[in-house]
Amino acid sequence: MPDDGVLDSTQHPHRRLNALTGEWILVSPHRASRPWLGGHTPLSGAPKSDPNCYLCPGNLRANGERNPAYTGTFAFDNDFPALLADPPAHPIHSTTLLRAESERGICRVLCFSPRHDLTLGHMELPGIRSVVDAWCEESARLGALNYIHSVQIFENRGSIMGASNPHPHCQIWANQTVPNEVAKESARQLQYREEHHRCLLCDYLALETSLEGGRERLIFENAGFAVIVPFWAVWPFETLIVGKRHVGAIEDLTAPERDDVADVLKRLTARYDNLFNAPFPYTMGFHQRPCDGAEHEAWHLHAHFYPPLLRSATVRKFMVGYEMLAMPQRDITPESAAERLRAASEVRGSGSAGGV
Ligand code: H2U
Ligand code: ZN
Repeated sequence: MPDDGVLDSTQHPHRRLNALTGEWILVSPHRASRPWLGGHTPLSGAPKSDPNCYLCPGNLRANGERNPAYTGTFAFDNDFPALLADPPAHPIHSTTLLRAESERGICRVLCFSPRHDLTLGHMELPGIRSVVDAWCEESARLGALNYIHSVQIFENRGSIMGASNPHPHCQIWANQTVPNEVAKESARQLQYREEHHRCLLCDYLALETSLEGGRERLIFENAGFAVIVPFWAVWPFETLIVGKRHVGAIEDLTAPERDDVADVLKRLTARYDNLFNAPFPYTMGFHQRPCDGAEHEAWHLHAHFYPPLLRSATVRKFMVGYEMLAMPQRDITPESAAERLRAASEVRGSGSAGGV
């Protein structure tokens, strides 16, 4: 490692500020070459329909209900909801050190397609667009309930990210209170707006897509959205999808913008799958303004992809040890991850293999 007294972000450990959350992350580019004898992630294939799948059309769910013979998207109330619409109303005894409050909410499951074997990215564009429309409908309907103040749409893809079933689906949790990550982003966006009289993500997008900025973290863009490996990315191939128009909620997207979301999802997931020539696991989700009646003008809708893979289809990044006890840390730089995702093909079946 050369040491001429100048910090080289491709070689030297340094920390970066996540402008959206206000938290610092540690970047250790020199660690990527260390030997690995750890666990390997199994890959899986799936049939077109599975009689034992609780999400396939016509099949029984755990609560004894039978799914309809749906042909597009299908949403239902989660049979094992993490939140209840009407928990007991009387307050829980709380003290300064032992504090608890009741929390109301609704948990939904949304199937993307009747096909058990597809992934979001393998669906045709009109099908993906229907998923975007279903997200908008669910968000608008749940957000209009007077006791719901935040709607979180998220997909866990792959068993290593906790998906319980390969059938393409996502979850939607609607809360009475604003969850931690959304609250942090709310505070930071509000602070930026108060200090600069502009939107944090509008400014960030302008920076990352401008020629003067070098576009080194930009992967691709379409008319409505840009896909970036954020400067402060924690996961090796983390991406941020930012809309070019300042919109706070997913349901406020226009028809062409919804098509653009579908286009981004198809192209980005193809690049991910081609990166290591394997189905790329991830957690993804949309962050949108709370729906508590306030305007939240500082809020800029965006989506995060948090994929765990690091070096190959079977070697993942673990957020353990230092990450759990101190702060997030990454091994390859966001810029080199962006370079590799830019080089990955958007054509399915034409992977650009290789480990880090
Ligand atoms: P995940 O794969 O991200 O865990 O989502 C699947 C959800 O489906 C999960 O939250 C629910 C689980 O509670 N589920 C039902 O609602 N009904 C069932 O019959 C089984 C699973
Ligand atoms: Zn299924």
